[in-house]
Amino acid sequence: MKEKADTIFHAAKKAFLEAENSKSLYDAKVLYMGKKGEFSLILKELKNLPAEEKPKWGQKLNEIRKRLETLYLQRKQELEEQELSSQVEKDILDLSLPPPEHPSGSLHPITKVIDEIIHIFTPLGWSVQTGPLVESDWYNFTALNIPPFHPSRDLQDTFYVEEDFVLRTHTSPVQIRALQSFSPPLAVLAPGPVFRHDSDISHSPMFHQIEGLLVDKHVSFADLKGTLSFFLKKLFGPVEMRFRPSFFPFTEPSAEYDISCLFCKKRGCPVCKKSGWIEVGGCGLVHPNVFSSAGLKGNWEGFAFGLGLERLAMLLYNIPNIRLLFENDLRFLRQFENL
Ligand code: 2NM
Repeated sequence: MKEKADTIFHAAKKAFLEAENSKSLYDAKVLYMGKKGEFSLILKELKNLPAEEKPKWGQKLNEIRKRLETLYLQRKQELEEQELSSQVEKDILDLSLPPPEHPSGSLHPITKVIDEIIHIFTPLGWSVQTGPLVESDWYNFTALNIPPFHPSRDLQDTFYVEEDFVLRTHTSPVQIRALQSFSPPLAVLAPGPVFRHDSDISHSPMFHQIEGLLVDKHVSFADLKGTLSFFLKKLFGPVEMRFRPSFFPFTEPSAEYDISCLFCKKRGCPVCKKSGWIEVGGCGLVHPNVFSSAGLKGNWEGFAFGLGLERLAMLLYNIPNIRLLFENDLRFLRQFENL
């Protein structure tokens, strides 16, 4: 009896201590202490003992059971603590970690200059129009008083999509559409991409322009000068402005306009090629043929101006190379996030 009881006690104790988790500990408990477990079997043997020995062995076995129960509970607590702490370690919530990122793109520098220019003109009552990038020959050239064999229609300069359709070479077709859709007085800005057969270090086949057209009664070159002077000072700060006579089929008279060099204040530097002036764009009073193409009747007058936005962005943001504006390198674009 004693040997059996000791064997069971030691085997159970060993099984409890070696249990690696609550599940195997519980299995060990069932095996040794369950209703059909080894300990129950030996309890049943009590009745086979002589009567005088029963109380002694009953007490003894009871003690062993109590000790095993204590051992079981200790091991159970130990294992549960281990399991809890390894679970906590797995599911760790680290409040010092940085929050998840919410990347928010930024505006392209060309979009930024377009926005800046729009914000200068809208308080003066100007509106903004856009139009198709593929235009008919008529909207892109004919309506603008550009004759059939004008060099700008050349395959060398213009991307032809079909015989009579081109990628627009300027945003002026938007102005023709505006003249057809609205009646004067009107003042319309037309920003957007334009296309010319041109690709080298300083030219891209796709670039951006903004044009302005104002139509009213009694519009003079003085109105054009006043408007451009207001605009250029808002955009560049205190600069001088000058006009040089020029020629465009859609304006008469026509001029190109410059600002005093932002970098050398007219002393001469590499940016202005020692001239002291920086060319900005072209302008003029709208040619009467343009009005009649668009079907406008009455004695209206107007001025128009245009400028390229890549060079403007380069001047305003100190961008050394036009290609940076088209490569969409995030290292470049991110510099405009907070500008
Ligand atoms: C320029 C220069 C001069 C211009 C003319 C027109 C229109 F449609 F009204 F005739 N829009 N834009 C114009 C005039 C554009 O860009 C260098």
